[in-house]
Amino acid sequence: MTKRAFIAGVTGQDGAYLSRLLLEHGYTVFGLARRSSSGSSGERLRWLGVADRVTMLGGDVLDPASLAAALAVAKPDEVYNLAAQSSVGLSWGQASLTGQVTGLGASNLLEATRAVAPDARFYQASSSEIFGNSDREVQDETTPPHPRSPYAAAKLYAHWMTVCYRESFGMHASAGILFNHESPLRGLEFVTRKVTDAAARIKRGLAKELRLGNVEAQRDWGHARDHVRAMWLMLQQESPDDYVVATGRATSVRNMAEIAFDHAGLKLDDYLVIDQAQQRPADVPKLRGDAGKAHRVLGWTPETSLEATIREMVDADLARLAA
Ligand code: NDP
Ligand code: GDR
Repeated sequence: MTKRAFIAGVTGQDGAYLSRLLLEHGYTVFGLARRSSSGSSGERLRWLGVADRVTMLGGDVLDPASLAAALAVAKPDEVYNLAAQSSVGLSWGQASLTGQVTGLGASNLLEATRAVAPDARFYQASSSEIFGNSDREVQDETTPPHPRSPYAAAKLYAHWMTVCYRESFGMHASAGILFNHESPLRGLEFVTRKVTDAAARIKRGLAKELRLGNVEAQRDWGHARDHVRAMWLMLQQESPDDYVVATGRATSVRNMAEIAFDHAGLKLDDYLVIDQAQQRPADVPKLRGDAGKAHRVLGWTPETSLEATIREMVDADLARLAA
């Protein structure tokens, strides 16, 4: 029997890569899509060449009735909640919206799944941001949370609601605590893509500088292609559980930008401007994950290095500009 998957957040970076992976595994894939007056929401699925194989169902995680209706059509074996206001930086300016979409949206989808597709397995996109200002050098599933932004606080609520539905109703609900993962499909508001796009523009003579905030912040950056594989593996397990997904290596924003500029044949220091306006009210200085449990239980290991990821992104941005 062909498995059926339902993805909320299908139009985002991870939604596109996960759709492609599930299609490769023979799934029938349904995606929840908000109405877009610009009509551009399937852009990432088109970039990966899978847009015409994903059935879009209208709805919004803020609207419980639309979730129930979409799930009734999809009849999913697996539900993936990737929908979120996913920008940490933006979340101070839109704290209420972030709480509703990123926090309550997960709760709405859990409840709709319980009501309409109670036997479906559920994946929640949790985030390393819940660890925030951790005093542990490396974070794993046992690390106490200390969220530092409205986004992180909303994700922590969504995370615990997932655990709550698992423990209260016996749902097969798992949470992947994913560290940063990037790709050519990353939104321009995130630092890696901002950097690779700037390197490409400067190379083509379309920009003169790159303005960044805290370049000493360190993140554990992987590739979205690798990290969505971990999501899928979690739902193939007999029992639901929570897993950290990370590469185990932390790199500063500055060093990541050097990789991008070197690849474009440019010297970062000639173009980098430190801009206080890009600083956050509270930043997370360093995150580095221990994915030992995902490795042992799921057999998951990342396959793409940060260097390979950033070079792929610079090449894609150069090609986009050439086109
Ligand atoms: P994106 O920002 O690329 O995608 C977010 C998705 O959520 C989009 O499809 C967006 O739709 C959708 N969405 C936003 N608001 C709503 C809403 N009200 N109703 C329905 N859908 C909505 O994020 P990523 O793909 O990078 O991340 C996927 C998930 O994983 C997110 O939850 C993110 O917070 C989390 N995460 C991401 C990490 C990363 O490094 N990428 C790390 C850890 C967690 P639209 O196109 O209409 O805006
Ligand atoms: P993050 O990603 O907040 O980790 O959230 P982002 O790329 O936005 O920031 C990473 C680090 O870079 C620093 N930084 C800048 N960031 C941005 N966006 N723009 C800048 O100009 C800039 N200069 C320095 C930031 O301060 C930060 O320290 C991402 C999202 O995908 C979340 O949804 C996800 O949960 C986490 O990763 C894990």
